[in-house]
Amino acid sequence: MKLGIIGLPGSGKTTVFRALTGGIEITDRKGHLEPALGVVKVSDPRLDWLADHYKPKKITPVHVEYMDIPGVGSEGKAQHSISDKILAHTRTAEALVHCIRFYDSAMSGAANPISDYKAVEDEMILSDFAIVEKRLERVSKDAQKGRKDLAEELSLLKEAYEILEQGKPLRIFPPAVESDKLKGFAFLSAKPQLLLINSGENKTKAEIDRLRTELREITADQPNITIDSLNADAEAEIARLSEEDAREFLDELELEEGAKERIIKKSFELLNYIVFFTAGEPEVRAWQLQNGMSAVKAAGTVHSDMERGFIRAEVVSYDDFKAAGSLAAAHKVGKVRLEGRDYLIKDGDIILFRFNV
Ligand SMILES: Nc1nc2c(ncn2[C@@H]2O[C@H](COP(=O)(O)OP(=O)(O)OP(=O)(O)O)[C@@H](O)[C@H]2O)c(=O)[nH]1
Ligand SMILES: [Mg+2]
Repeated sequence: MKLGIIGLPGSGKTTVFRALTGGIEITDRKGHLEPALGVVKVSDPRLDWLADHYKPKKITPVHVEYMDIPGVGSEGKAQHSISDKILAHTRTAEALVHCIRFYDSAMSGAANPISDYKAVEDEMILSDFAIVEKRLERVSKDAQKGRKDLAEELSLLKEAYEILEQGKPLRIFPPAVESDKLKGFAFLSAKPQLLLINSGENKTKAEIDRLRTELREITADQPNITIDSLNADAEAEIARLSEEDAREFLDELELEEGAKERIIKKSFELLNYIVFFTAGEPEVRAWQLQNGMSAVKAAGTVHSDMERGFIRAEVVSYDDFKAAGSLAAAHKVGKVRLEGRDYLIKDGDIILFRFNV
């Protein structure tokens, strides 16, 4: 899972990046056009339990990759404009974490979260618009010359053009990510987004809730938007502490868990990902999968041979496995099921793929 952290200059992106990646110190990257990358292991108590049970040679969790995308317009321009090079990186993200500054800062002045949010949103819509406009021009010309095969793309591009022209994001237009004709453009305004209110330390819960409500109202017609808030400064500090000290700090802030864990969970929900496991003595491993995928597709994420030569899947849910105490015991009580290629994988399934190539 690859997530890009975006936002206006000084909105706290790098601070959020540190909070999410465990406090990796990165040097001042102002003026750099390459995003910093941080890879985070997704902690999962189920994986820990399975590892404890099998004592495998290798334990492999799911990984999340974060990109700290450099400041938008960080060359001191008053105009917020994202350079094409930065946008090219942003396009590779599966979803965006959009940092919204809700703390006053000496550099950027009083917090202006709604207009900041809209400025970044407009920038992405504009950038997608430029792509659609260019492509539309080209495809129209070719279609006029009699290329019938372009009819579908042409009609989709026209629809996308109209939406963007009205200043709306392509998130409201499912073909933008579903159609083979469009998804290759990796439209920014179509990406699922986690709006992350960076509240700083002085905002009350009521103030944060009010902003959340306002953002929810603005985005009410859009699918794939989640809203959350954090105090990035404090969370970046927490991410550097030992587990014990972090717990103490979190209790003080009346938080159940750190942003690192919470944001990963929210991102999984936002992208509709689930986790299944493969387990044995050589390796216990967690795999991420789009919810609604079949057993044969899941086999393909493990190995293409498994998809090609798929025979069946032996499936036991983590809860049943744990309750039974072992795979053999789960077999005895009839909790290990034989499933065919169309079985839909569920979160927490432990799977043994039988295949023959
Ligand atoms: N008060 C307060 N300040 C914060 C918080 N988060 C970040 N800052 C400060 O805001 C300034 C900018 O933070 P960064 O994380 O560097 O922001 P950025 O979005 O990465 O900035 P660019 O990369 O230049 O676009 C720094 O001085 C941070 O210390 C916060 O939660 N509260
Ligand atoms: Mg930064």
